[in-house]
Amino acid sequence: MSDLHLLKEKALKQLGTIHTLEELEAFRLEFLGKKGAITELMKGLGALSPEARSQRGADLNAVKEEILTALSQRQQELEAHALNERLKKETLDITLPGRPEEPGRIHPISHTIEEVMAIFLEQGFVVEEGPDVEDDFHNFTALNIPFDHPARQEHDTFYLKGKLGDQAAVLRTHTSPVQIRTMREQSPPFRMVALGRTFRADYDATHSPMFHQVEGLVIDKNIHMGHLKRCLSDFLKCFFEMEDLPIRFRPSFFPFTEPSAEVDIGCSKSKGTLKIGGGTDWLEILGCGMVHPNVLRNCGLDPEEYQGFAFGMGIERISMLKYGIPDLRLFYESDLRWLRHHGFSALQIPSPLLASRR
Ligand code: 2NL
Repeated sequence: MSDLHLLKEKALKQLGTIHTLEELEAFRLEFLGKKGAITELMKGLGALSPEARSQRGADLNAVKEEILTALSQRQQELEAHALNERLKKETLDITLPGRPEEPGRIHPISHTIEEVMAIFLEQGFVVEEGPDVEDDFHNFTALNIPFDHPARQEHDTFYLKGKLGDQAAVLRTHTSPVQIRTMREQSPPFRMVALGRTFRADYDATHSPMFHQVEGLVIDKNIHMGHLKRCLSDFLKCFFEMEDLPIRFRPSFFPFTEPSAEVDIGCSKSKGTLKIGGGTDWLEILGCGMVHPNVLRNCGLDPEEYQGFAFGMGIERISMLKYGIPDLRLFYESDLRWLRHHGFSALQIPSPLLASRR
């Protein structure tokens, strides 16, 4: 028997005694590794004559291949065995009850938006939308806001690097540009609300650089201040769920309305707690007025033919007041404990199906 045949027999016999993947790796190194038996024999080829070398080389390769094949077969057997053992040992109790998943809560801002929208939709308003990035004309000029108005200053308004046409680009500071676009693109009468994100460079317990606003606009022939008062009184009584809520309209000023008013609701402030409703104190809640003739003209409407009213309020502010949330910054922290406390259940709609299950 040749030395190669003996080597092969030895290797295959040894393979039969191997029972672990670690032993198999040791085996591979012993025969096929850098210092393994086959490799050592390969190194002897150089000393042979060309004819003897080619015969010996072929024989060596054949033996190497046979050992490799046997090795990989053994490896598969051992891996299959190891997997079977694991499957036998590791049991999964599929009768175990699942870990309960707590349902999510509706964010107070989302909930307040739903409430506000429901009331105005009920009053017959339609919803309009517009871009967050606006040009100077729609955000300021069309609204009769003078060029030297403080709101235009760098420290209140986020001016963007690029331009929109020949106009400065800004993050809208209120939702009014949506009304401007609607008046310029559609024809009267208008009865619309715009709700969305607005941006001002301001940050403390009651101001955030991003906040939500809702604004309304009603334009028709013969719209007067009486319509404005009734529309907003109804809204406030409905939103604060108080039929006898004290409401007062106080003269004020906005560049885009004339006359202008701020609306206060009655409340009582005692020992650091605020109660909405009766009492002797007043709380400012929104701004409003009759649309300024210049704004109407800027939107292609004749103020002699069409008039109307407009109003605006901050969603965060009315949400904080209705739900007793003291610091506006917490609205945006995504603190799960805060959200579980101040959030709302998604299943509030009374439905006969749910009632029968209670
Ligand atoms: C406030 C006050 C207000 C308006 C917004 C408006 C829009 C157009 C024309 C005229 Cl297109 N007015 N909006 C009017 C009065 C007040 O908001 O305190 N907002 C938080």
